[in-house]
Amino acid sequence: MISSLNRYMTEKKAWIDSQLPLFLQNASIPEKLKKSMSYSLTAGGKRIRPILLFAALDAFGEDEEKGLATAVAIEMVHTYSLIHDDLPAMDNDDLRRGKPTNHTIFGEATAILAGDGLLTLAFQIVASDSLLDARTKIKLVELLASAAGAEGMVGGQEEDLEAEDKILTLDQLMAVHRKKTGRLIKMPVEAAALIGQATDRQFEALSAFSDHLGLAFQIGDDILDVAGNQKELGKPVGSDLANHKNTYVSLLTIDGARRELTRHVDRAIGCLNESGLKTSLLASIAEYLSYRTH
Ligand code: GRG
Repeated sequence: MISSLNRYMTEKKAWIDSQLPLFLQNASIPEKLKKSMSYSLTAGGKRIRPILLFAALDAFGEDEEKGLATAVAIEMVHTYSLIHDDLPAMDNDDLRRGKPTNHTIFGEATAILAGDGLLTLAFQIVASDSLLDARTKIKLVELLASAAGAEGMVGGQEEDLEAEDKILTLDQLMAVHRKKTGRLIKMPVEAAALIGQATDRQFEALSAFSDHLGLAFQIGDDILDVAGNQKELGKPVGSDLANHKNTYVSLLTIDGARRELTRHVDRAIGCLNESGLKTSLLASIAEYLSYRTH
């Protein structure tokens, strides 16, 4: 199973990697701004959000072409969040995905605009998708805005900033991570459920699955910051500890964080089993992502 999973993930990553520049190329954007947007968009992330969307579409037997524009849009929103997160006013990081961060190459002002440009282009791409009907597109726009915006990722980032130098309870930490990281992991799975015309029961099952997966993904990230390998990660390890961040590891110890991770993965898989859909691919990807090494 591992080798067919690896093949699937490699193939889908290559596909999205080849499509992302095309969506940027076709837009009329000032040259330096386009270079800056393209630099981060093509800097080689794992593309897990698009891969989750394709795998969730597979559960409905839907053609993955139908999810391409939405997957590109989600990856653009994710890339914008990374550019802004690395800025001097936020984490002030010099390295992302093993490469210099956007603002260190293009300057702070252009990096801010590149993030803004990617965020807004994402919505343009969903709205102009010719493969989906208007009703589905409106629902996708609403879902993406809610996941990425002030009630989702942006709100979670603000809560994370406000939590600096405070010690959160586990429930508070979970609430921050559900928004900051979780919503954008949940979004591609829920998007696939919309495109695949899920029943209410199927939607609820996939939504609960991706909620646990989002938390498992963040716990995995916290563990990697302590136990990961800098070369494999493409960024320094130990930064959470150095920045006195609240993490699952700081609250639960590394063994406790690992137990919590396993609990969420098990519950995620349990939700899939309740969906009545063909979800073995999605289950393998969830396990792979949760126990990843980078
Ligand atoms: C600045 C609006 C704004 C939001 C920032 C998501 C986020 C909120 C910041 C990113 C910093 C971070 C490490 C968040 C935890 C989520 C996470 C593990 C992001 C990295 O996602 P991956 O592993 O990255 O999918 P790649 O490089 O593979 O695309």
